[in-house]
Amino acid sequence: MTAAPAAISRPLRFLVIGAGLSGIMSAIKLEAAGYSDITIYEKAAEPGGTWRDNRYPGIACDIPSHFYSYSFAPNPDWSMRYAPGGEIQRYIEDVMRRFDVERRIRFNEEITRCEFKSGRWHITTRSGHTDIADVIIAATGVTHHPQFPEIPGLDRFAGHAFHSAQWNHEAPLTGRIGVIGTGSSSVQIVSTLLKRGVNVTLFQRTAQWIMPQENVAYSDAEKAQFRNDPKAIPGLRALLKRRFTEAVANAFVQIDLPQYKAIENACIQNLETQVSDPVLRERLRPPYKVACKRLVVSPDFYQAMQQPNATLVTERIEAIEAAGVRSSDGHLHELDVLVLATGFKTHHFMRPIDVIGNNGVRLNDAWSPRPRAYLTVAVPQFPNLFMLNGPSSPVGNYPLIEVAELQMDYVLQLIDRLRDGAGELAPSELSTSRYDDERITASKQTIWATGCNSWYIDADGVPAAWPWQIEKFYEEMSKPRFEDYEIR
Ligand code: NA7
Repeated sequence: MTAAPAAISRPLRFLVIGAGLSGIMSAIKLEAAGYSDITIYEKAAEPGGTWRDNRYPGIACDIPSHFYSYSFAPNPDWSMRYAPGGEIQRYIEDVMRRFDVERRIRFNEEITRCEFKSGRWHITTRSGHTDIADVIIAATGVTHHPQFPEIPGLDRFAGHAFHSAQWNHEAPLTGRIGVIGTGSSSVQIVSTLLKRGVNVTLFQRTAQWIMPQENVAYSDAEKAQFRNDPKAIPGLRALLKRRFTEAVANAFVQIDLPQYKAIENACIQNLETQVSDPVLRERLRPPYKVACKRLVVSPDFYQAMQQPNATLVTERIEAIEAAGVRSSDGHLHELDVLVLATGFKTHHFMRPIDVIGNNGVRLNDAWSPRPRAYLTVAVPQFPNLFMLNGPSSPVGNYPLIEVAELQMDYVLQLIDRLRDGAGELAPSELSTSRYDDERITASKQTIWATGCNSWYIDADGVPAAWPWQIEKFYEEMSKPRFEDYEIR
């Protein structure tokens, strides 16, 4: 970080919620901006957020690692184009130590309540600890709260049953493994276990389009170049950013672009050419447009599903019994281990923390029936509280680490106003409503609104991801429109 510390005129105390990728980054950027009174509250014993929690077999990031890194902490040692999850977790821990963030983190301390009183935030943790801060940065993650399926009998299963984000490493993977769900987590788990020769039964409620994507290891010579040539990583990041923007992120919000057609064709061709049995091919064919659900990336899922140790069940799950899963055709699929790769409650954001803003307004009420934020970062009536990867962030196959950095750079400009003497800063109701109305209108033109269910869809049935071209997000985040805020 090279930003020169600003001259501080009003001392501000910061409280960051969560020591994942975004929370750690926010503390680093706050310090680079000249602030030093920063505490990160982390409910778990370790940092890393989603990368700490998700340790299932085959976990990897589906965004190239040189783009899925902090802009200020390039890593020449990424082993693969798409690094495994464990390597990302080590990277986060390494950055935390290198930038001396660890001393700021209170681990095992879960914030349960935040109340804005007399111009400051008063927080309480589950252990009863209390603290006061001027500004809260909520870096609470997106894929964080596991979504458990409501299937009768789940508690009666006699073997090991667990969510993909809570992998039970004691569970032996030698017997019959069932996996419920067909999202990115499931596809990585299933492909990995099948390749290891494990017997896997995949319970598919809805098929997924699969984007074929090879993962290649970086050679020692490439890593040496990344280390020694100061232009190598910035050059690659610029290339990846351009490619992601043009070929992926923008294609999903403007589906008449040829780039969307290219993705669509690649997925259809993958299914047509890689699955030889026509019956299996039709069972694996999704009944919706490519990328309506978040695009799943895999080099080998179809090949794995054609191995003799793979079983695909497309009948509805009727119930779970002690011995396994009963499908609607009456068949009992006997299992030793049951993995619930059933996704996350992605619309929770800061909740279940009880957040109380001005005039006693509770965030849970302000966000009923669905979360709403001005430009993804702030909520009317909740002054001096800023979110990273908050509602309507660009989560459609764009790196959340980059999104969070852009948001933090924007938030730092808002914080400048507080430093310079303002007591409270929150977006106006009017600007938030206008933003959200425009966002909803634009959302209806995106690929995510073309007729499928996904974790993007909110309680009103509207996709909740940034619906415009990604350049507009960069532009909006570059400079706040202060006239949209109430500042006093
Ligand atoms: P996802 O992508 O939300 O996938 C969850 C899967 O679980 C999906 O296939 C669901 O089927 C399925 N599901 C959920 N509940 C049930 C029940 N009750 N019965 C059967 N199947 C069910 O979660 P992931 O963890 O794979 O990925 C989340 C994100 O993390 C991913 O997009 C990356 O950004 C990282 P459905 O499609 O709803 O029919």
